Parts: sequence; structure tokens; C-alpha cells
Amino acid sequence: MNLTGKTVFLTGASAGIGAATALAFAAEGARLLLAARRLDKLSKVAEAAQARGAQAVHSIPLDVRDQPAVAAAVAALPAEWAEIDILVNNAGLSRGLDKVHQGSIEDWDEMIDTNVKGLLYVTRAVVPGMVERGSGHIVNLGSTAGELTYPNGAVYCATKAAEKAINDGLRQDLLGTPLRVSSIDPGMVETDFSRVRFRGDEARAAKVYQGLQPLTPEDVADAILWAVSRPAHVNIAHVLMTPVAQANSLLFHRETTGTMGNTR
Ligand code: 8X3
Repeated sequence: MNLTGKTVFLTGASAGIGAATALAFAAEGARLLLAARRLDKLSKVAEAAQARGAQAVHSIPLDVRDQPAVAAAVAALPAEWAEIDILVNNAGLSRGLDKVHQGSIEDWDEMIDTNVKGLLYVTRAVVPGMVERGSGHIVNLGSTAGELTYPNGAVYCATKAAEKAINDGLRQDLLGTPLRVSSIDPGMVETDFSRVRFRGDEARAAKVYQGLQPLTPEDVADAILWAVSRPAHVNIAHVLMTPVAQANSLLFHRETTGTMGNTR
């Protein structure tokens, strides 16, 4: 399928996988509706997307955790942005790496509110229009963490297991319509992910990727683009992708130490 002129709504577009996905769609001549909390960062992505060939770019400040704000933002879209062809539910984060019995309630709330409830709020606001128009593709960002839980990551892994259930449920609920639903599930990707998880502790974040070559945000954007550009009768349910040095969310190999393990 040709993506030229398609309207793509992308959450969490200001950095990481979101920003790389914006640029990948831009190179295909798509129209980009970019959403993120940080408008200053988002405007840089918008500029780069325009330079990369996006047909048009529209940026909106959005915190996906704020349900009334999500509903209002989608309802208030200018007419030329209201018909969304592709929704990429990318906004998400991890916070902390703790045992459940020692975990921070605040961290849990932030992950669940963003990764699960935020994804649902945006989906609930955007998908009815797609159903009405009889056209659309929803791409959700999952994770190897949703396939297999790792130690100290129970709540983050639970949010990604929820994403998997919502992705699969939505596909069943939309059966009989021409809409498509896909989940792209990466393993380790080098973004701000670990810096956010460890609240800016650079040394600890760097250790996560030490001695192995992680995926890049562009690798993931590439998979998203592949999933949405299949012929209209093809639905990609899941794409599970890892660096070669990672077998699953429990097992990876670090060159520096020659060790295999699951220590993040
Ligand atoms: C991110 C995967 O293994 O870095 O969703 O937590 S992992």
C-alpha cells in the first residue's frame, strides 16, 4: 500500500521510536499528526519531518493519560486532520526496576496510566471515525516484555501483556470491518527508555546496552512501515523483533563479559 498522503496519528512522537517513525512516514510523503507532551521537542521532530518529505505536519500537545484531554483533542481536530488513516499507539514508558513487594506505587500508576489506559483512551477516541469511514490501521507498540516477564519488571511487563491482549481483542472486535490491527513488539532498543526508567541515571542506563548491539529506533520504525504497507487484505498481527544478541526478554549475550543472562 502506498503511504503518500495518508494521515498518520502518532503518539509519543517527540523522541525515540516515535520520532524515528515520524521521519520514516515523512519519507513516504505521509501527512503527520504528531502528539506528545513536550511541544518544544515535538516541534524539532515536526521540522525534521517536513524536511524529510512529509506532505503536511500538524503537532498537538497531548498527555495520553488525560482522558478528557484526549477526547477533546481528537474532537477538535481541524477538518483536514480529522480523517485518520493510521494510528500508531507509541506513547509508553517504564519506571523503575523493582520487586513487586518493594515497588513504587507512583511508578506503577505512571506505567499503567500511560501504557494501558492512555493507549485505550486514544484508541477509543480515534477508532470510531475509522469504523464509520470503513478504513484504518491501528498499530500498537508492544514488547518482548509482554511475551515473557523478567525479574523486577512485573508491572512494566504486565502493561505490555495488557497491550497484547488489547491488540488481539481489538482485532477480534473489528472483524467484519476492513480495519487492520497490528502490534510491533521489540526487545532492547536504544532510546531514552532506560534513562527514563532510571530517572536520568546515565551510568545505569548505559549498562543495559553494554556489550550488545541493541535495536535502533529506525529498526522498529522500519517494521511499523512494513506492517502498514502490506496489501489491504493482509493483516500483520504481531512482529516480535530483538537484537541478534537477545533471544527473548530473559536471555541476552554480552560480548564484553561473554556472559549470558537477564541482568538489566
Ligand atoms: C522494552 C524491552 O527488555 O528493554 O520494552 O524491557 S526491555
